[in-house]
Amino acid sequence: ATEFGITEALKALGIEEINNGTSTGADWFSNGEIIESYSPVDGQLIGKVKATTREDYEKVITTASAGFKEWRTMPAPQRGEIVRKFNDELRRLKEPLGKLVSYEMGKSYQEGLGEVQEMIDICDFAVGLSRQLHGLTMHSERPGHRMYEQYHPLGVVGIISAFNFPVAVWSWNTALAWVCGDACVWKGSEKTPLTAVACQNIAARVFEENNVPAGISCLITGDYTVGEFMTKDERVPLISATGSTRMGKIVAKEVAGRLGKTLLELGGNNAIIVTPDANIKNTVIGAVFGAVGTCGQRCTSTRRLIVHEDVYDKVKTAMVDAYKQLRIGNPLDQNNHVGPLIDKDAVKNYQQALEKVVAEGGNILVEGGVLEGEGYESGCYVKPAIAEAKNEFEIVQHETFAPVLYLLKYSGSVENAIEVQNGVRQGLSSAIMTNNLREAELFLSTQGSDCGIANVNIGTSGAEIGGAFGGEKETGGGRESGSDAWKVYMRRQTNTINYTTELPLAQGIKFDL
Ligand code: UN1
Repeated sequence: ATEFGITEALKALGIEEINNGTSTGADWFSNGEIIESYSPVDGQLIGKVKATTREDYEKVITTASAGFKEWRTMPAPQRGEIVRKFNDELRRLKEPLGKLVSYEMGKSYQEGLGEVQEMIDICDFAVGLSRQLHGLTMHSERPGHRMYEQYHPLGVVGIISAFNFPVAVWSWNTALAWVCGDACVWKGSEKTPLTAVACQNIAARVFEENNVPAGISCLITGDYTVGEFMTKDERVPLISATGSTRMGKIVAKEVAGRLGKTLLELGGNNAIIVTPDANIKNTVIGAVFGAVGTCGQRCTSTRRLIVHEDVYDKVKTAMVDAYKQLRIGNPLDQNNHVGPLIDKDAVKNYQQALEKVVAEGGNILVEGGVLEGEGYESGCYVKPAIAEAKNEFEIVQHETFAPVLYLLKYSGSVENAIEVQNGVRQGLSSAIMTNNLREAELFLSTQGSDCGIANVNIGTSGAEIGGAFGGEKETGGGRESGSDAWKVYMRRQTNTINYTTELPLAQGIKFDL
């Protein structure tokens, strides 16, 4: 770790031996049990964080609720200016933060930097948005009346994020929620608590320097029980949760029970359709990065390749050859393509998936396995694997958060491939590789992909922040990041104003007194 400058990175980010979740502008800290953060890169202890107790949470939520009342009165462009200053700090600290993301989570340093770049991009987007939180105007049916709609700040937004994008997903939510006038309470993943502390430290410094009210950025730490403080709490009108479908169903039920709002970003089972006239070279680049990038731990990772029989053998050989080039090892070493899985539980899930696909009749094309020996001491490094399988296999229907790619064959027209692509419970990302205009347009049409993201001639992962991000079916239906995703962080109000001396009723109703 020393040779990669981790010690300097931790220092630059204000990470201490024991860290506390806290609220910006408040002088108290979390007091619960100690959570230790070990790096999957080398198995070393990086630091410790104190978990949030119920009493700590009460302080967080009262501070955030009080802060919100002040923050909502600040003009949105001024809130945008605060986000701009926060973004200046992200730009300055991009390298140490990217390094910590890489070291604590295990993704390659390039991807760690890419994740911080997503934070920078969404902040830029939010700053522009702070002058564009537009509603519509309508024509009233009554004379001398005016109608319009406004978007008002919503309140305290609860954010639950996962280990795989430990910092970007927080910023997709906070950057928008802040310009919208909300206070944010964030429960990061207990598997990556230090990256969360690093982000909170940056927000705390910028907010304090700019006299932002206390509690506009809060960090709570712990397992699902800490998340439950928020999901059960009526003082939190919106819960934005990213993670497994299993978690999402629990959160959805809990929040719906109090008629709160949810924004859910859950599992994917993303496929690339490879048609007869696909560019094979580009297909291989997109598919390999999609399947092994972030060690297969993106919700947008490519899980299935649906290949036409005419090009099946060609694609198969090209993929197997490409996998032979992959270098697996320390993600901070820029020569490596694939880092470790997040922990040993993830390794177990990966092994079980490979056993299961064989048991169900699949054929392993690229052998998996756990790596041992020098450089692999953490026990979290695995070999990306490819198996020939069938879409109806139970394991293929299931999202395994690991670098396991299933090769599926289709014949006949592209409709058959679309049916396979849509034939899973998840609906996040999808792609088609084709130079055929008819096939591409059909894939994007009403009869095409049923996913929230559908791409042509690029892979399934690596979405840009400018579009709305999210998916259908068991992916949860939420949209965050770009386009008009900001609307979920605000409440809409319809206003009708009568500027006459009469009081005519709508729908022409006569009501004479
Ligand atoms: C996630 O895995 O939760 O589209 C988010 C992508 C990234 C975000 C993934 N921009 O792959």
